[in-house]
Amino acid sequence: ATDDGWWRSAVIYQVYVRSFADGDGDGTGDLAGVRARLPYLAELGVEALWFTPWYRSPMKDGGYDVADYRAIDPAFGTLAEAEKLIAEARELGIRTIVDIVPNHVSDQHPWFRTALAGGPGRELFHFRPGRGEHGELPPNDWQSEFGGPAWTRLPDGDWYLHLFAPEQPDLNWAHPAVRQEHEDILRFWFERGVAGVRVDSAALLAKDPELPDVTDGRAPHPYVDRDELHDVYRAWRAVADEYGAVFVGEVWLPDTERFARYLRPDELHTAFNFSFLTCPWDADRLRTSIDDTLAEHAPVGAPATWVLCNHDVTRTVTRYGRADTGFDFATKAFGTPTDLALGTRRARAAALLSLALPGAVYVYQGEELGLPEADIPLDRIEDPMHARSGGTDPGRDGCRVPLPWAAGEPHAGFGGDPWLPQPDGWAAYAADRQAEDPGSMLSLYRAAIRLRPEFGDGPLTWLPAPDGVLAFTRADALCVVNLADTPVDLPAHTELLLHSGPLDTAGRLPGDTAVWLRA
Ligand code: TEU
Repeated sequence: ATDDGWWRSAVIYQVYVRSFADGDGDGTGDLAGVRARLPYLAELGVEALWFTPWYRSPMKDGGYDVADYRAIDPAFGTLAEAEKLIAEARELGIRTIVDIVPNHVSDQHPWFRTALAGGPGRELFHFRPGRGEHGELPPNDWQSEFGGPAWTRLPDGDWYLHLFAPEQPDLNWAHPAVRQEHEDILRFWFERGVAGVRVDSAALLAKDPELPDVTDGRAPHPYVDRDELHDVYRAWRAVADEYGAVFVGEVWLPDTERFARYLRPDELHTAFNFSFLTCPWDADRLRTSIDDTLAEHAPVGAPATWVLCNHDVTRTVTRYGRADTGFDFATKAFGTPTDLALGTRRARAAALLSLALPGAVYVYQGEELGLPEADIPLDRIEDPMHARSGGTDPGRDGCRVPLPWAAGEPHAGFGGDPWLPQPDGWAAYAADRQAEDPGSMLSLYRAAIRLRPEFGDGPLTWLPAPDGVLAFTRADALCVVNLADTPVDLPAHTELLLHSGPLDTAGRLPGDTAVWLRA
């Protein structure tokens, strides 16, 4: 089947189901809430929805601990509702992308329960005896992404590997049953009309069977970006091509040559470009990130995939409102002064920048509302990263607060009492209030997504520009972003299409402002 290439330039909206909209009033987002908001998503103009895991899960890591890929978690709804949602969205021209988490399953997955009970299946995971006189030390020095050792010891003395939380035992990707099961999972969802799959932790699946210490310094790395991964993605691509379905990989690899290997024509179609997301608000750094990204994608013929935020990183408005916009899980808003007005100006300009670039763009829910990172009271934090960091890392809940839909309703119209507390002032960001405000972030995103086709499908050409200014043209449209502090003159143009903030009295472009022009 063919895929008509929609994914090469689509605007795709990330739905974190638990926090999107609550249709049954229990305080947790659900599929009923999403179905009720499809008109809102159609009006925003997005072409596809990426749902973070909606499968049955103990929710120890926001659903990234999957217990059954063939069932919707009861808190979200039923498989029948998911199939209706996929069909209703498609009626509106909106495709569905689901999330797959191949590196691990939940510790409540039947495979792990059986393995723990001494049944068959330990070979589907990484079980090892410990080191030390009594096996009391972990089998190697690997550390969990969330902090602490990547091993947990069982009563029977064996240890099992988990690169994330102990509730997420890593699968053994050398085992044929692991490979077969995931191809079956892909087919299960492709047969239900899903147009794409987002691949979680895509560079981490394969491990050196000897499980050597990282500090051995052995090359290649014992579990990051190993060559045998590409056999898996080539097999997955063959399955997807039967359905005209596509992949977007979560590939955290700073090495651009290694990153591009995932995007070869017989592997993943696209992968998130985190260099753009983690780039500081600086014209030279952003231009280099954009040029490097386009250069790394060109040889494999893959489109770039621009993203400013997701459910794992501090909200854009907050990141850009601080001196440091570095990304890492420990970089959070807490204790760092944030100028939300500055951050909002920059996030508005960044929205126009990302939506004018060649490739696809992902918009994380709430970014179109200009939501800031929220401070979550310590006793309400759910993200395992907080606990596993011994409380030093506040975790990622701050970018996962339930959305505000209606300013005048309880819980800002989200539904029941939200599973994460909405901060004071959250209702001011409500979608209904912003829909009526031509100057709102929502109005800006709606206008930009509507006007985005003016830039065509071709490559960009940089234009000469003063220090601190990015200016490029595609087709006969121009995008100019002034990241400096002083206003600059606009290039010659025939029409002003859109601007992220007011021009100055002389018609010049102020600092931290972007503009779209027709040449
Ligand atoms: O995140 C992946 C992840 O955390 C690592 O790839 C990390 O980003 C990288 O090593 C750089 O530090 C995904 C999901 O997005 C996240 O929500 C889950 O918690 C995680 O996988 C485990 O499934």
